[in-house]
Amino acid sequence: MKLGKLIYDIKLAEPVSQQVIEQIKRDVHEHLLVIFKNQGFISGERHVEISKWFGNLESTFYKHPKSPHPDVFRVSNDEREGCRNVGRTGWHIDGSFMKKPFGYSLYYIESVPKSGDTAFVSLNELIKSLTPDKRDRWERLWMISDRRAGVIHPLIYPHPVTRLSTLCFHLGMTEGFVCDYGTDRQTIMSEQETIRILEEIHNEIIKDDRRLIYSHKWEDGDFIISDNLAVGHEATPETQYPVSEVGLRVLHRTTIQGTNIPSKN
Ligand SMILES: O=C(O)CCC(=O)C(=O)O
Ligand SMILES: [Fe+2]
Repeated sequence: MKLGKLIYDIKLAEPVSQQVIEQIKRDVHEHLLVIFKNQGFISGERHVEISKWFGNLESTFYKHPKSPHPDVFRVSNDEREGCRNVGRTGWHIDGSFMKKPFGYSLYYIESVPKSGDTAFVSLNELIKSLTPDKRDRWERLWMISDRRAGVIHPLIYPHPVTRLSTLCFHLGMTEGFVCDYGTDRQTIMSEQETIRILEEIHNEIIKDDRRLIYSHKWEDGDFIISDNLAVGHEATPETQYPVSEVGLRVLHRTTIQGTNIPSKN
């Protein structure tokens, strides 16, 4: 499973040269996740500064009172510390409900629990692992988001930067699917069929004993930059375990405005 590049020799809390920033950007698209180790404390302010390397921030979430910055989404297993149950409704990319889904998500673990991984999957690897028949069916599908009525995205489309096939999806926030959208064969899938497709996507992600999945076990000082359009992710069940069992989990996340409307070509 080729997913993630580990970096030990950059201190994000300190100034980073433009040349290194450009290399990080290339790495994010090549490896989908760039995992910076041993970063010590990264303030909300600095998290936002790093995020701006990738574009404008766009925040669509509930602002928790403990959030260190209006653009930092603070998630936790303790509702007094951050928002609970985030990323637990199913595998997804962030911002699938936006006309232009977020280009990047940046994560910093502020408090590390004993268990509570974030699981990631390369969407291009997932697509390549499909049987030709299944891929053909998925290629014809478009997802209708359950928010901001009217947002319809192709399920499979070329990534705007790498042009590799990727998925626009959210297994917990999909109203339905349309087959052959925009053609004279266009059909809206029934509710039953929608449920079946969502299950099929889930089963493809976790198949073969989760061989496509990289589960990130957070360690103190981890900071991850993800190519949000190229990886699906899910918070594992342990992320919601009580503080008394696994200790306090606090994860900060920022999201970067997308620049492209997913399109078939
Ligand atoms: O808590 C996590 O591990 C990830 C939650 C999530 O999906 C997100 O922050 O976008
Ligand atoms: Fe997410």
